[in-house]
Amino acid sequence: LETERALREAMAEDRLEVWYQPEIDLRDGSWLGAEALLRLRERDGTLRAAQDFIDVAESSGLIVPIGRAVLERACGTARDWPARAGRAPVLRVNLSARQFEQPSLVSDVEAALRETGLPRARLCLELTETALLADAEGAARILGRLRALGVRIALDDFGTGWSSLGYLRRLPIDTIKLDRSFVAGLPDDRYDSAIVEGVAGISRRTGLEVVAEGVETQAQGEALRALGIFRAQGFLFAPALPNEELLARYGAG
Ligand code: G
Ligand code: G
Ligand code: MN
Ligand code: NA
Repeated sequence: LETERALREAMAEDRLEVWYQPEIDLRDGSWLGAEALLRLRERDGTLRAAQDFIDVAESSGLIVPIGRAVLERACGTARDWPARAGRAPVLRVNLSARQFEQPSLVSDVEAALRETGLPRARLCLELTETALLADAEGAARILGRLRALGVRIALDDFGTGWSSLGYLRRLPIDTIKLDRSFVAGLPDDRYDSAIVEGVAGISRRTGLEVVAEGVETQAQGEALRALGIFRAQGFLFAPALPNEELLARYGAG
């Protein structure tokens, strides 16, 4: 696990990287976009996943400047992703609670879009319930301002909190990221299947977009597709990749 000092050094030495996990259409395997995921390069070349340092980044507050840099870098990268069959790929960027609390958030997002030229509708900001939990009315107001910019909002880790369904009604959300813990038990676990079926029903009846996370097997993908969930990411397709590798795999026809 990284310390605050190690994180500061990585920032100063430009050893933070943004990798991209592709989002795939389960119906035809086509590429729909990607989630930006932070990585830290050790001095010896070892790559660390976000889970090894995101807690320190949050508790130290460093996630605020780091998150700003991730947003700007990812928007600049995604601007050059090729459209496929007339559809421009979506870029999904995680925002932590600490970032969400910043008074400058909306202007930071606006600046990243303006400076990179990424079309606004191609950016989706992912927030967790906990980021929205503290003050639902305040959260709804900020989400409204972000949406007024033209960007989209996803509720991340959906289903892992305890008041998710209530939030759906009160918050301006476009997309649910279905947590991988529910995908894991497909197709055999009755509870996971019932939950995912419920989410698919909500999606069908409300128009909310659903992205299934953590799809690792063909059988999970088929179960999701049978329930009408088409957007997926997970190791079945690819882990997070450097942009060049993402484009090598998905960027050509
Ligand atoms: O990539 P990995 O599985 O290590 O990610 C672990 C956690 O870190 C996930 O919950 C993910 O949402 C979070 N995370 C990854 N990249 C970012 C980022 O750029 N900003 C924020 N706030 N969280 C991130
Ligand atoms: O919380 P969030 O959804 O942002 O976190 C994404 C995390 O999930 C990343 O750290 C990524 O490495 C991890 N991840 C992506 N695909 C899979 C998968 O298929 N299985 C598992 N176990 N983890 C995954
Ligand atoms: Mn996420
Ligand atoms: Na998630």
